[in-house]
Amino acid sequence: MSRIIALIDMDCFYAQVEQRIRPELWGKPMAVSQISAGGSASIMLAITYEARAFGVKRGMSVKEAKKVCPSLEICMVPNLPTMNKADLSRYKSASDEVFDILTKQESIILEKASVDEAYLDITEAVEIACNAESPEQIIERFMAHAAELFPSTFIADGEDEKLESDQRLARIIKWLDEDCRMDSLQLNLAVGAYLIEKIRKEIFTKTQFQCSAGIGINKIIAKLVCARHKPNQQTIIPPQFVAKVYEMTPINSTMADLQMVPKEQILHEFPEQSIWLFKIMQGNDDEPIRPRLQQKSLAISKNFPGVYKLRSVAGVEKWVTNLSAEFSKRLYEDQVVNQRTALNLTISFRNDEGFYNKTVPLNSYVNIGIINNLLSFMRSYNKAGDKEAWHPPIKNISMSASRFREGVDSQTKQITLWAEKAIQRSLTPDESETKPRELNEPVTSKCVTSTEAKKKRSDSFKTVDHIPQPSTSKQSEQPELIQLDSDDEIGYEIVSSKNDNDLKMERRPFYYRDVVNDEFNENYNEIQTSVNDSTMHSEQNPREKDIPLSERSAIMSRYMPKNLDDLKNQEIKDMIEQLPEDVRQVSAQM
Ligand code: TTP
Repeated sequence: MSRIIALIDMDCFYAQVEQRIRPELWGKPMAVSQISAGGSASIMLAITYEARAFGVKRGMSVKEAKKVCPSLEICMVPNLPTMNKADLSRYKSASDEVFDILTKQESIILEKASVDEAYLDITEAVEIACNAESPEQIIERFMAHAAELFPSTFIADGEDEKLESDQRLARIIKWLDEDCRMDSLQLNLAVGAYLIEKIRKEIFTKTQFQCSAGIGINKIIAKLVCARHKPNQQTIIPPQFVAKVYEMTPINSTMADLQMVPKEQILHEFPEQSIWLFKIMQGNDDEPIRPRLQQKSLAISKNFPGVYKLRSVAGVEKWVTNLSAEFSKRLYEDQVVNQRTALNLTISFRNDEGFYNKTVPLNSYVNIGIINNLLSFMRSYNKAGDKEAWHPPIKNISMSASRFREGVDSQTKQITLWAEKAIQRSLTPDESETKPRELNEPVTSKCVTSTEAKKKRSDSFKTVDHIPQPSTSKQSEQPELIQLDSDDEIGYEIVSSKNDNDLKMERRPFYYRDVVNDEFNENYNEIQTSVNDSTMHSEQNPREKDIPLSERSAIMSRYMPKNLDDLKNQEIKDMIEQLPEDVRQVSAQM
């Protein structure tokens, strides 16, 4: 049986998220805008279809948008109070709601394509539905109840965009009666469209969000027609119309251009994607839907626009340190939740002269390694004569990890377990579930270099004693262990509630964190093109967010060593020997 693939794409997603918060905005011309760091400019990110009718477009400034649509309502993407960064958590949890519904669908394979887009291989679900009734029964039923069963379906045949709404239904009935009776593949597409109508309805009922869909025999074709009838509609593309629809769609010109390029050049430029590209150029795509809720890469990025450009060595070092620490923390979290290890690190930065990046093997998640790598790369482009200055000034710093292998090493297992145990001990179950640290709470973060850490080796573990205890009245003033790692050396980070305006990193204890994908908005386009085969748009595994304590323990226990003898690495054993007595006891009980 030929595969039946659907692409579901949420309509003006961020805008719907804001409209749900402020229901008076439903049906109004409105847009979601993001203010740039420093508040100097604000551009449109998500625009409702009512506003699009006035000509409001993504990327327009508030002024431009208001000019074409004076009644435009604008909602701003919130900022993290302690950082000059967008707080995308509300959009990510809205996305999780949608993906929760999708993952619960039976007999489908789900591939998350972005924060608001998913491919569904519904072949098996269609097969099951087809086995329950004869083809004639299905066709009769579909034709008799077409208005109810296919309330928003179009058949892409090249003429569909001109149809009035009463003609739409007549076209479906004709297709069912003629094509679906003759050809089981077309019937399967009809059944697929019926299932997708149901899933979209369920998404709407449970979340209030509308979405659109494309249904075809492969991913490319589903993608090709997904936006053909938007919003809140879906399009089937029967194989006999593929060529015609291709012809009339802008992607065709891309494909036509590609066909002009010698195959050797494609092979050279896109070695990994070349087979796929050759097939697509022939209108042929048999790429399977890969069950995936995880992102293929993990990235962090920070823009420094205008007056915020980094012009001093101290400024660059401070931000590289801050971002590396945050990135390192996210890598560890990813390792624990997804049980995988990234092998490649791409470090990049932009200055007034250009964009520079390089990919290196990611030998360790210890943030000092990341810092050193990035700093030495950046230093080679610093042309300032003065020792303290940086020129050309830095506009962006990014780090991205990719090429994940399954599993984690024993060092990490041991260390994460130790930290997890320590944190668990420090929190009562109730508090751990309900009272993570307030997001707004002022925090400072301090990274200790490996050399300093060496000196403080014995002291470092004593930080465990300072993990806030629920019973301690002064708990918020105590430093708190966030990360501990070993790579022959012990590095640690402490977080206190002391005010320090220079360091504005938001911190939470292990596994408690808000999902912030800064690169998404700040570098959306740039990162999408600069990172190979990335699903940057989607970024966050929904499982990463607010994992309850019980589930975290279950995740940890799946791969933690049963006892210390399981650890082969002598260095780890030595390290544990250095632990203070009470901590060693915790480790020994594991
Ligand atoms: P899209 O799916 O590209 O667009 P959309 O959902 O707003 O509208 P459409 O109905 O045409 O699908 O992006 C999903 C969300 O991602 C979007 O609502 C806002 C956000 N986004 C950015 O923040 N920056 C960007 O550059 C893009 C393209 C999207």
